[in-house]
Order: sequence, then C-alpha cells, then structure tokens
Amino acid sequence: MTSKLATLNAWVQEVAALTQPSHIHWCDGSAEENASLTQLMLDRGDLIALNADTHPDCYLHRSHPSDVARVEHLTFVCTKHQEDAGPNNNWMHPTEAHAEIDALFAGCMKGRTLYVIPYCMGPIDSPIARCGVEITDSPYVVANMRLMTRMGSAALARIERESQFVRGLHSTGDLDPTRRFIMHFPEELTIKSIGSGYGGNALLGKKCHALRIGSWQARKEGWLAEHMLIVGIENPQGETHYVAAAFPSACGKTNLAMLIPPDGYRQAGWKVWTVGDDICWMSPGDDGRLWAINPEAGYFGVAPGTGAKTNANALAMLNREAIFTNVAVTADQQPWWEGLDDRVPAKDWKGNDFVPGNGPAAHPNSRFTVSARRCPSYTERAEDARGVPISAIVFGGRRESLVPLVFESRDWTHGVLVGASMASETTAAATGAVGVVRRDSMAMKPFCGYNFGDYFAHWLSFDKPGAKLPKIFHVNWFRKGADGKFLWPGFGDNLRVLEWMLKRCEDRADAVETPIGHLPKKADLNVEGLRISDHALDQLLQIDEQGWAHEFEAITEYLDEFGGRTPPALRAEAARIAALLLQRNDQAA
Ligand code: O2Y
Ligand code: MN
Repeated sequence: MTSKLATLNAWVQEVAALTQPSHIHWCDGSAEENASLTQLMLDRGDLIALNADTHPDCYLHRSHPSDVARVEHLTFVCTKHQEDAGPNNNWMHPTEAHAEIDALFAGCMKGRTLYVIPYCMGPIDSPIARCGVEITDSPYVVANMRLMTRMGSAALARIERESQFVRGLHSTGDLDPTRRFIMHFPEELTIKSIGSGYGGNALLGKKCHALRIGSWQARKEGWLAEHMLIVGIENPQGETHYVAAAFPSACGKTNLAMLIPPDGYRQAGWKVWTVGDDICWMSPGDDGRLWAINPEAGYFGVAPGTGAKTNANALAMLNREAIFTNVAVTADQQPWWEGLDDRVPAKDWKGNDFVPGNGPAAHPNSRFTVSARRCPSYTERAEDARGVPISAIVFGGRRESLVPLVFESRDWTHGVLVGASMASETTAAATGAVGVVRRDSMAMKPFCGYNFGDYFAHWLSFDKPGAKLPKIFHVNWFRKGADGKFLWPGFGDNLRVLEWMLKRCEDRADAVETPIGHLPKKADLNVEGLRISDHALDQLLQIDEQGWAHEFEAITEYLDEFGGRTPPALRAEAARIAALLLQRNDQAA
C-alpha cells in the first residue's frame, strides 16, 4: 500500500532508504491488524498474555530496565535560533541535530518491519484536531498508538485531504542510552526519536506531537496546546461545566479527571464526566469562549497508586483490552502494582521472583494503556467535533507548605502569572531527583516546544475584546500539617473545591481578597460529611504573607530567566503583587 499523497510516499521512501527495513507496513488500524501484531509480539516474547479469565485481551510488556521513563536530558528542541527554543529547552541547531540523529537511524531497521502509522489527534472531523504520521519499527508502539490516537484509514484520508501532517520518525535502535535522542524540529513539523521504546519517548502522538510540536503550531495558529485534563462537572440541576486543569506529571491528573463524588454529592445528583486526563487543545470559538478537545483517544496512566480508594473508575477500565508496561504479576498472571491491593505478587516488573523488602514490585513509572471509551465516566462529548466550552482553568502543584488549598486569580493577566509561576516537587515520571521543588510553568516545563517567554505572551494574547475567558484558579491538594500528614483528604473530596470554583464562575460564592488572589471563606467550602478539623481548614486557607514575599522574589528571578522574551505585563503583575506583600509585611511589623 501507498498513499494518494505524493509527499507522504516520498517521505516514507526516504526514511526506508535511510533505515533499510525488510518490510514496510501501512497501518489501517483494523482489529485484524491488531490481532496479527499482538500474535507477533506474543511469539517474540515482547508481550505476555495476562490471565484471560480476569483480564481478557490484556497483555504485559516489559521494557528494557534502562528504558522506563521520559528522558528530559536527551530531549531537544531544534530551532534555527536558540532563543526560539528558550532556556526551558535543550537546544541543538537543526543541521547538527539531523546529522547526529540520522547517523543513528542509518540501517537501524535492517531485518525489521517499518510501520507507517497515520493518526489524528482529536475527533477525526474536528477543526481543532491535527494529524500526524509516525514511522516506527516497534509493533508495541503501533499497538499503543492504536489505543491512544484515532489511528489508521480514517486518519490517512484526512491527511490526504489536508496535505499537511506532523512527521514522526521513531526507532527503538539498540536501546543503548548513549545512543538515545528525542529531537523536535518545530519549524519543519518533524520529530525524530531513537533508542527508546518507552512511553513519551516512543508514542510520538503524545508528548512530542500533542504538546511540543502542538504548542508551536498553536502559537502560530492562535490556539493553546496544554498539559491539562478536561473534566465535566454535572450539578444536580443537570448543568455541566467543563474544567481544564494543569498539574505536573504524576500529581493526580488522571485521578481528578475520573473523580468519584463523595457520597453526599452522589446522592444529591452530582456527576463527573471524563473528557481527557493529560492533554487539552483549546481554541477560541465564535462566542468568545475557549472550546477544548482531548487530542488523545486513550490513557497512558501511572499504575502504582491506582486502587479502589484512589481511582475506582481507572481500576474498572483495566480488566480488559489493556496493555500493561512494567507492572508486576501475581502467581495466576494478573497485573499487580503497589497500591492495588494486599496480594503479594509472584514476579516483579523485570520478571524476577518478587522478594519483599527488595524494592517495589512494579516499576514506580509502570503504566497502563487503555481506550478512553472503557472508562465508566467517559462521555460522548469527548467525540464532539466542536469540543467542550471551558468554564474554569485550574493550575496546581505539589507543595507541602505555603500554597493554600485554593485561590482564584483576579483577572486573566494575574491568572497567566499564577500558571507561569507554578512550582512543584518532582516525581518519578521524569528521570532525576525525586522530591525537589522546581518551577514548572503551566506544567509545561518538559513539554513547551518554544521559549517560555513567548509562551507567556501567547497566553496573554487571548485577553482581547469579545473574549469570554474562563476564570483561572490554583489548587494545592498536597499541603501538610506540622505532623507531616496531608491536611486535605483529596481524591473525591476535591469536588468540594471544584464546586466553590464553579459557584465563583456563576457569581454565586463569596471570597476573601488577598494579595495572591481570592480565597474561599471557611464557610464557603462545603465540608459536610467530611472529618476535617477547623484548625486544618484554617491552615489550608491561610496566607503567610512573609513566605509569599519570598516566593515572589523567587518568581521575579524566574521570570528574569527569559530575559527580553518575558512579557512586560507579566513582570508588572508580579511587581504589583510583590509590592503589595511588602507593604502588608511592613504594616504588620
Ligand atoms: O514516562 C513516560 O514516558 C510517560 S510520561 C507521561 C505519560 C502519560 C501522561 N503524562 C506523562 C507525563 O510525564 O506528564
Ligand atoms: Mn502528562
């Protein structure tokens, strides 16, 4: 098979000449194709069938032990001018980058099949959706892309109609970490990735296309490509508000996207609908509102910590047609990870006999891949070509101290500053230190495909006449008390905080004005049925103005990192709040 699109055929031929595969296979996305690839991977030992009674059509993949996470230090944005990639990205000149990576691609598919995967990020008929083609030598990537994107014939038809697509070239190479690179060429709408078969490094539709290249395209075309979940909150009156929320990797985006309301809320008729758990593309509609789609069609979620109490919806979708990567298995071949239940697994993520006390059984970044449609809280609105209208944008981080449970920004510019100055403690999703506080603007630090200064300016540009922009909030579910325990119960109870936000959007709730933004009064948060002390609530909603003055010194320094690219309006907003805090501290002294 070839395509009607000459540029696509020519590119496939050019890649084949470089990589020298034995076969070329154009993916149509059919069930038959998936069945035959699954059989191939079972025969080769790339997949292990899981218990067919408890987990029909579920498989385990064990990646190379050195290939278990995204690799930020090997991820590059290759623009002609380094300033365009910004200090937030590793940079290499495109000529040098192509030469370096093409040398690794030369002959790398000898004896392998080259798969051509046409895919669409977003509902196939959505004007907000964009297409790409990934070339890979990994059937595991094909199987995952089939779950994570709209992949195959329909996507190819759209690509042929539009004659435009993002080019992604991937090979697992020899999995040697010293010959591993993830390179992005936004000016050429091209991605090249070699040496890893894992997740964000290999499933190019996800972080590489939908965020790094997507953010570049979005800036050029006037929309936003964001690291955000999208969730619909239906109140007892049957009205649904959609919320987009950005948290750094592994801060519970999937859990919030699939939230199960507390008993009292459920009985009162509240419902929660999942549109997406990781990526959100938003575009201004004719009505001035921001309309959002989830460009993905599935979930690539972190398994550890997913249990009946934390995310029963996720658990319910994982008992059929799922791929598990680097989880442990029980003696009867069921997938298992820390936080699932009290059983003791038989084999760890490497396939060795599990020895308690000898490290976790499942890798901390082990994953499940599953179609979004399998989620009990899935909504057909995820397929709506127009997207869903966004009422509120939420930023959040993992902060043990200082940052209150929730606050609302005064206006759009302040909200952009709140997003730009977000910070969080690092986790295992990216390789590197765990538990270190790092600034992560809009949770896009690893994913923005251009200079953060320009990105902040792009965000600010949405505030124009006629725009009906969402309110912007900040949350911190992770605040701890003096005893080191979390002050807020989190999970389903986060709906209580969302309820306050949505009431604010409808002018139905009160707030206290502080230098950092508007906070709920204690009485405005519904804590009925919740065991939380008054003292804990006080701590969660208290502003330490001295601590915040220091925080604003750090924020100002951070904004300076982007030099002349930082929008003056953002600096002015930070200076205004810093001055207010200093004034209040002087008065208090
Ligand atoms: O480690 C990886 O390759 C996956 S990272 C990931 C996967 C799904 C959703 N989000 C993330 C992330 O790091 O933000
Ligand atoms: Mn993510």
